[in-house]
Amino acid sequence: MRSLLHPLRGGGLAVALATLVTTGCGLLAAGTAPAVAQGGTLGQLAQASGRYFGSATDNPELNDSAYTAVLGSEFGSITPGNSMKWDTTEPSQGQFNFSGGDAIVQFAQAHNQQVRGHNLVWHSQLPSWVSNLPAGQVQAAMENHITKEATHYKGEVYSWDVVNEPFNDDGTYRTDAFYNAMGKDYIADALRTAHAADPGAKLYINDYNIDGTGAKADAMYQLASDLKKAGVPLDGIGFQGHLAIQYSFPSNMQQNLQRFADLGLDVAFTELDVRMEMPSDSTKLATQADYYRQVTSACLAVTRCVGITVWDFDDKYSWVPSTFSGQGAADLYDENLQTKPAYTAVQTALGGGGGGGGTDTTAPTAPTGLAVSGTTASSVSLKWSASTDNVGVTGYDVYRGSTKVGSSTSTSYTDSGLSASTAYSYTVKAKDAAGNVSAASGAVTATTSASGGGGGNPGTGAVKVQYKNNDSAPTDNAIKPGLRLVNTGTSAVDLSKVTIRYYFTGDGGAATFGAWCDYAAVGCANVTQKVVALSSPKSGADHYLEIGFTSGAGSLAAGANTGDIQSRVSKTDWSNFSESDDYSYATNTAYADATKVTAYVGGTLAGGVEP
Ligand code: 9MR
Repeated sequence: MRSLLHPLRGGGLAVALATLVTTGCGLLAAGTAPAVAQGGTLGQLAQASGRYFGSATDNPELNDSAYTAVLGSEFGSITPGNSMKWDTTEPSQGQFNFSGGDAIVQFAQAHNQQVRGHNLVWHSQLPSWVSNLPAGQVQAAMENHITKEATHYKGEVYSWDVVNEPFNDDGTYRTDAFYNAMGKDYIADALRTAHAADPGAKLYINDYNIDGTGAKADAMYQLASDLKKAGVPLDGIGFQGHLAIQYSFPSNMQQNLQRFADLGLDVAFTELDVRMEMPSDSTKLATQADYYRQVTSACLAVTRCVGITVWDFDDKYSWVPSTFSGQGAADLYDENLQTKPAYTAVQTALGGGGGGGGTDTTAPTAPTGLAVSGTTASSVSLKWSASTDNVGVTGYDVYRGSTKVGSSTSTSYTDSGLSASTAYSYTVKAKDAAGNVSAASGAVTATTSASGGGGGNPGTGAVKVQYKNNDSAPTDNAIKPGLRLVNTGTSAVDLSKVTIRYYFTGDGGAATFGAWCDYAAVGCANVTQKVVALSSPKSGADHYLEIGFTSGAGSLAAGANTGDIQSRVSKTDWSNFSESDDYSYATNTAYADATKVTAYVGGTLAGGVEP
């Protein structure tokens, strides 16, 4: 049972962000006077754009009530600075101690915060027994450590930094105990092991000096793209963001984040701070504020940048002075917990501050590059380039002529239910959390293909869907079907032409949904998910989850099946479903033919019975 379900658990995928309502921040402790500015906390402002704003913390600091008053109110996410690391959690082989990490999780839960788990595999703060193991025993020790720790925190951490700092600054692999024993394959093995222990956690690789383009960022990009291609369960890249004003600001930060996002990954700043040579002065603090502003803006400009964590928020508890002699003042608050210009810069970049109540009146830029990515006899698929916004783009509305036909939180959309051999004209507009809407993109025209057996038409394949129920709780806030597509015909089926529909009822609460791929044998990166409302609701069905495949999923040979596709649907207000009367619902926990889950090839019903 998950004890901390957070709206951002699903990361940047398919969530109608503008409708999220949870606060992400807790109450102030009575009798304290923390420096919380008007116009929304950083956590609340970030949440308005569907992101989190978090801080590192450490166990000794939890005894400082002035500090915890700010930690608990200002931030929507926390990361333990030390207490989930290997030297603390498994100081000698097989002896586990999770008390420090548990205390951090408890604080987070009491303050309605999510937790970034940090970290499972790292060359540093690694007890000597690991480095002293014979090479042949390192893999088993690593897998055991990951399994024990990720299982202990299952459902309690939003994400894990599974592998921390795998690269040297020149982009070569760091030759630590893990690399020496297993080569770079230790990274895929660590991710797979973590996924098996906690399939709900977002799994990250985290590193420093990859914030802008350069050799080290290129090495990380190559690794991330290889892992995604191989179907390894990698969800995100953490950019630590340990910056210093005496060095120039990292180059091409936004583009660098975007290229990782384009691989189908979440990105996040995980340890942001901006140090300076001491003593500080107003000029240095202004430069520092500008660095923080630029990082915040870069994140907001990238749809899949899911959040920012500062590596502690106040100069009192910064790691910097003890590591970089003569440097410091790296954080948003000073040693007396008073906000610095950097705080105001972040607050303003997030769209708040100035007592102005966070009023954002700037519309996103119009989407560009609208293009037709595919047509069938009954559907048109569109894609476009992302818009930018001063706060953050929360989604796109798609228009056929002057009629709004749907919305998307990604930069693609499929309009279905169309007539064959017909021309349609489309435009797209971007929107932000404050409700500002961009101008329309340039229009594009698409003509649907001819219907029924005509020439190049893909035609109806011979497929069926098998289903199993992955959710023993039919009245909780998630629907979790396991689905697989079987090719019952005699020739291969192009999976990019196939869609599957699982029908359910929303049962009150929010009518907006998030959908996630928790696991797919073909790779979640090759699976698309969206929730579609039925224009005329049927008994047991007012919505369906539509699963599709990208061209990366390839073709399905005659007689083969796609293997497990584990999906999850929740409402954006996290209210409960009542699944038992849903059209596609059944209670079998092993795969069985499911006629109430439908499959389409080229937009034509090919398996199952619609409601
Ligand atoms: O903040 C952490 C500090 O208290 C520890 O002494 C230090 C030891 O290495 O680790 C600090 O956190 C590091 C993080 O885990 C990984 N990226 C660099 C951070 C700063 O050193």
